[in-house]
Amino acid sequence: MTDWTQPLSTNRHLATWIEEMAALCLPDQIVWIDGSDEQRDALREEACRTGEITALNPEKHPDSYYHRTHPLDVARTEDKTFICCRREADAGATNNWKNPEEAYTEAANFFRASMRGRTMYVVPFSMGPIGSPFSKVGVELTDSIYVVLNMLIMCRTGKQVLDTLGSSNDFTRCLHSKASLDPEKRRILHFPEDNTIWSVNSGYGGNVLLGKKCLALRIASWMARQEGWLAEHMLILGIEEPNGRIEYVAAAFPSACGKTNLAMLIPPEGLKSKGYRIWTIGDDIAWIRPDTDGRLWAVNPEYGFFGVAPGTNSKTNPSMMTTMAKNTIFTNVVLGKDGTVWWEGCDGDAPADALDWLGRPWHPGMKDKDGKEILGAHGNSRATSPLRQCPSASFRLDHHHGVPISAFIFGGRRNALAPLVYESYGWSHGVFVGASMASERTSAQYGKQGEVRRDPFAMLPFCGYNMADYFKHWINIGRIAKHPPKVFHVNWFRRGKDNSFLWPGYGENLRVLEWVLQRARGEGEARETPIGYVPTDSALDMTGLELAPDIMDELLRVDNDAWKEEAADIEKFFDSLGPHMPWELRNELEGLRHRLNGM
Ligand code: SAT
Ligand code: MN
Repeated sequence: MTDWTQPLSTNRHLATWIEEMAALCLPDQIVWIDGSDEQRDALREEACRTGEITALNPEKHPDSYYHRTHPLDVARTEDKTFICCRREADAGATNNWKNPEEAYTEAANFFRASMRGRTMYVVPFSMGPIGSPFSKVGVELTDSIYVVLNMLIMCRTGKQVLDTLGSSNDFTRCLHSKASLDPEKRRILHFPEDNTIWSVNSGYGGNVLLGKKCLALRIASWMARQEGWLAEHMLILGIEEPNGRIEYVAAAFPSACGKTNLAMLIPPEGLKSKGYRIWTIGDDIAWIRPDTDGRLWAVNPEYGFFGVAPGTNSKTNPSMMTTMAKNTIFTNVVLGKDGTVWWEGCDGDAPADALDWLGRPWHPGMKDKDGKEILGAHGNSRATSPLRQCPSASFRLDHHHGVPISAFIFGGRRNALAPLVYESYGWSHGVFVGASMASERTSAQYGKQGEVRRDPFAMLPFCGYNMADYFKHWINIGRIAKHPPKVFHVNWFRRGKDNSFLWPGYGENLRVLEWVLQRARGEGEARETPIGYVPTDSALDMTGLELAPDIMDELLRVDNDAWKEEAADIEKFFDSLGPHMPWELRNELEGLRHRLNGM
């Protein structure tokens, strides 16, 4: 067997850093991850032996595994997440901030000797295609095989990454230890000025797969501002039209708006028969650069999906079901004694003999002592799967230059306010639309129903610097790029008087995307409203979908009085973001008010 304790690189920056971190964490041994199947299989075996993961039924779930996290470690912990830069103002009003020296000192106490009796794995990874000018190299040191196995799916990993790095010092230093999993001592620390991430006392997803939200959004957004590009919480998808042309859109939505479903949209019969087809590039993160052609080009820095399980089934997302059919790690779902997995809203019945996400014997319909139903899978249970397994995975996934973006789409969950779709009046108005993005709580969420939560660009927990400076950076990108994409807003969730959804959603959303692409090319019928261009009554291709005319009217209606209230709320939100708010967005707000009063 290969000796994986032998260093895979002679990079002295890397060696020095690993030595220092090992001196702090005191692992028993250091193992380098080379990205080979042989090593992955050995790690899977070892983790099965220790009980860290469980092998699933090889017929029903080939090469797939099950894992439970600690019951108090089941989601990202935003209150333990910090931007640690020298000046507090650079972190801005929406981030938790710590002084870097204090943050290092405190966390070093939690890391000290935390890997005694454990192995430190060295995981070299590339966010973006290896060697692409879009890409960034990171190295994660971790004491968790579960993290290693997830990283092997989520990013391009291994020896090839180190070869590309060569002797360069240009890599993100990511240190992770489960330590004791003590929630009080949990810290997710970002040091953008040192290109460093420290995560301790967690074993869950976004807290520990440091390439994802930590590097690809928080650290990358900081870098992107300095280097003139964008790191965004966006899906990327290609729409192939009947004439064979493929155009790409990037879209940002707050959570629970169906981002993953949209990224894998299945065309409805009426449009499919015309020849429409969807190509998935990514469901979560986009790195976007202006190019010499004046357009913005994008890559997905990731190589896998870390998708929410509950609600996923062959109706809501058949492509995701196919993607998860093999080589998948399931976290915190229901585990059957027969080695199958299950979650609320999945296809078929729960396995007869099952354990819930906490490992307790469980069957559907079980109630707690207060008569409340006990769910088998945690609400944030996940499946980690390779992107290439998605039936709609794009053939340009590994293209070093990415894809050109024709339109940005922002969305939200608004019961009444926002129409099905509208187009902004220009770049800075588009930035305004992104900056004022919001969702209303559904009854399923904790808190007051209908309460509006602002989530600008869906980046509230992920922007690694001052949100107001981030808005200004977006404004500036429109000046750098000669032909920036047009910017749109969609709302799949508008409700009628009886509180039911007016729009069928899912695959039918392609009808809206088609109008978006037409408008991006300067075609498509639209009328001017105070908030932007809205499709005319007959502008959407409705082949194969019956919708009563009054429903379409309601979907596209703009209620001036409601929007005046919205403008007041946006102003309050902008005020809360501090003194750096760009004047361009204040102007846009005034423009909106002016149009609401005048049109
Ligand atoms: O845990 S992750 O951050 O990877 C997923 C999410 O919470 O959006
Ligand atoms: Mn996300």
